[in-house]
Amino acid sequence: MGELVLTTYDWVPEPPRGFVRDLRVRWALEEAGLPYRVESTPFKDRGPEHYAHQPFAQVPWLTDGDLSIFESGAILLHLAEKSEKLMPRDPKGRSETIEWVFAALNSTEMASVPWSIFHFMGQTDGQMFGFFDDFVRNLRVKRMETVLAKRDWLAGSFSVADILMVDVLRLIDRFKGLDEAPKCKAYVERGKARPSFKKAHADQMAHFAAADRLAHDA
Ligand SMILES: N[C@@H](CCC(=O)N[C@@H](CS)C(=O)NCC(=O)O)C(=O)O
Repeated sequence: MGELVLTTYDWVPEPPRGFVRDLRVRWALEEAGLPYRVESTPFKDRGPEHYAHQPFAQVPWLTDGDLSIFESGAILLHLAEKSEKLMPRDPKGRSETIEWVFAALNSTEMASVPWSIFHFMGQTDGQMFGFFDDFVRNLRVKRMETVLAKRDWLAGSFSVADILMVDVLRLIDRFKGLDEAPKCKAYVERGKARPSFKKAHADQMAHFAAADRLAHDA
């Protein structure tokens, strides 16, 4: 195995702190107990080196020796191959993990991202917001409420699917989208109570706070 290096921005404004997607990768690495290092790429000046690793100049990406991987879902599936703590090894558990990874990213986050952008911009009174609000609350959160009534974790035991789904629901919760969904809320709290999440969250906050201090001292 090569050295694992996670890259995130050197700085981001306050609002997304605690929600930048490097947190998902930190969480998985902490959960699996894999050694890693964190590097920074400029937020404000995104150059060819950044595009070479992430074609949309986003974060995160992970290098594993000579391999460079972007997309948080792909990174988590890569890490899941390294540790049973991130994906059960039996065929059913493995298949369920993979399907819920896609459900988190492609069915749930697909709707929650535009919904949260309306919230970040303070534009929650228009018709388009109403469309996404109905979609998120009634077609996704309500369905997850039924799923989570029957299980603590999506693939039986905790897996990368839970890292992704908790993180997606956590942003919905930030804007009160889980207020009528006690099972989803309890699931998010279960995820956030894990020591690996707490460390990942604290490390991300410290990373961006250090950038503030450097800018202040310069
Ligand atoms: N689908 C990508 C999304 C990555 C993404 O949206 N990253 C955000 C940070 S959480 C970003 O880089 N935003 C800045 C931008 O899009 O310019 C993934 O899951 O890795």
